[in-house]
Amino acid sequence: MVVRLLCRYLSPRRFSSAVQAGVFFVGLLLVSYLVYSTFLAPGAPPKEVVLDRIARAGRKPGDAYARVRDDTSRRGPGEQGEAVRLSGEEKARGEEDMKKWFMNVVVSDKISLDRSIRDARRDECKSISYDLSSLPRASVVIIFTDEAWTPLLRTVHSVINRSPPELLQEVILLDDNSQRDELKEKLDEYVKRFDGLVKIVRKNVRHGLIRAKLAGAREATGEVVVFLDSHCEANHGWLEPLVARIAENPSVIICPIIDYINSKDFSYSGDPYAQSVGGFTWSLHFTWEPLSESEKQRRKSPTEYIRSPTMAGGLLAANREYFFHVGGYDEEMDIWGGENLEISFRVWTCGGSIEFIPCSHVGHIFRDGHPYNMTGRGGNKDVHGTNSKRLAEVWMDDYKRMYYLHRSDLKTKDVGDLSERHKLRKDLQCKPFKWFLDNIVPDKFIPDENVQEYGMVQAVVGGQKICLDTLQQDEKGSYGMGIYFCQGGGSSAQLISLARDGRLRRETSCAHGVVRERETSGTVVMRNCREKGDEWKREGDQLRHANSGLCLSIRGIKSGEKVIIEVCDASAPEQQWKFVKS
Ligand code: LR7
Ligand code: MN
Repeated sequence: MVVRLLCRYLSPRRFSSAVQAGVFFVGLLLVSYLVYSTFLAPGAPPKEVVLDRIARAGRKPGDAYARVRDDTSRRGPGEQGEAVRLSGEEKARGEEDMKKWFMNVVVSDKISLDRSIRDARRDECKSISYDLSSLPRASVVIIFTDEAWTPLLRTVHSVINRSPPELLQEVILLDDNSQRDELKEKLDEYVKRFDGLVKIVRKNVRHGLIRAKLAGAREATGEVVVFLDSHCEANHGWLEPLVARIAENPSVIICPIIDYINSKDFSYSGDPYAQSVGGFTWSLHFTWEPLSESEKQRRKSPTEYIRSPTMAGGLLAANREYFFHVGGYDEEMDIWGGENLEISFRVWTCGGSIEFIPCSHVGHIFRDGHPYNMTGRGGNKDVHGTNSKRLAEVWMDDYKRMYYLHRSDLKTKDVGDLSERHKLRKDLQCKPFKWFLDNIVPDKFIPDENVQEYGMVQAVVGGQKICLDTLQQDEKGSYGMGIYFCQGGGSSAQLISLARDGRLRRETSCAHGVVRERETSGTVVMRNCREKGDEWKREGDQLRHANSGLCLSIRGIKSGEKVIIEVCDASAPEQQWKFVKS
């Protein structure tokens, strides 16, 4: 058409050169149109498609990075997971690090970022083969705030070195407002070597680890999201069992076995036969518990997943969609703590499950303290306490009373709006907490249920009210039961149950009577209730230790000392005990 127009207005003599110019002009239009529509127009293929094409053409992010394989012949500091010993000036600097970082950074800096570690799996795991082409890909989210350089990067190196490239979508480094300079441009530069596999996301306001995990998961593009702390080492074959189990059942949140990396010498110890599961205390702290008999019975093979009531918190994998569907984390929880039990109670009661998988091992550096500011919003110095109150209020129904026994100070504390989390629980039609207690932790002792008596165990002598009291001793180990003036309002250190089975006990420790041979009196030692625990009998107001026949008494004992057992005497006021509420 352009040519015909030109014909009409131009003389025949000029005709041929005009045709040439016209053809050139049309050609130019055509080329510009093609360039525009392919690269610039709003309908141009999105970046992902371009990336996908590159991928299908056989090139993926990370392909240009040479992974380091484990090699049993590697020698050097920390190789094969061995301890590093320092001497002289270095030793002194290392000891300083323990105060600042709660880990020996001098030691860490001596160890290769690609150090070899021994395969921590049991043999049965090593022969399982996975069809990598059919498994979902994982985004590994590593959250950190001012982590030391080498532990952070060793986490990244171990993940990349020990994950099959087919399964690793990306590594997301979520920087929770770190202040140290080396974690800025230097880190940006450093990760370029991973050829696009490592993405850094920075927050310019401190999020706390719970919101940081959420932010990381929101950036993730893999079907599976894996969370790690920033001082871990992924062990041999760690990723395959995690994604394989999620592919099998997307409503499972799965945790690797957590191996122990010593914070002082960086020695790596893994237990191939690890069989612990997660539990909790009524003060809402995480505990390790032995595998229950029923779970032992259920499992058909040693490589099968282990159902666990709770998780430690830091190391877990989930189908990303399921993770958000079941409520992610509570956005209002601050800095540190509580989110691990919250996700555990929530997932179980809302139809999912928490599992450990024996064939996946990840090492974690266990530190004795936090090398970062633990103060939350509004100067909150008790983030674990307030986070846990949020979880108790939303997920524990009337059993939140057990938490308030330990934290009566928090009863009236404002911990922010809970309506969204209540709504989530309703929308997902989650089961009551009682269901969790009955079905997932049937052995959990509830101090005021299924007991003969419960309260402060009080004797009145000379007008003084004296109560059994733990005297603030560490209840993890064994300790002698003491007495103290009764504390009105029910101090948690004085609350004791006489259980249906006759055991006189606290949440986890049970009273044993200890009497030396040929003696007619003895002491009361509290030990973990996993050891059977002695039987105590009510006789009138007396409490008789069944094995020895002696009675609980405070004859000749002062407040702050240890209680005794002695020959029963029904008329002695020192042996008359009542369980009182306040
Ligand atoms: O404000 C913060 N922002 C962060 O990004 C505070 C911390 N963090 C980062 C921090 O740099 C680290 O990478 O969050 C991660 C976890 O912090 P840690 O290492 O100080 O925590 P932890 O190992 O003492 O705590 C455990 O319990 C926490 C409760 O909130 C979290 O769930 C941690 O992830 C969890 N760690 C593990 O479970 C590792 C295995 C331990 C065991 C058993
Ligand atoms: Mn940690």
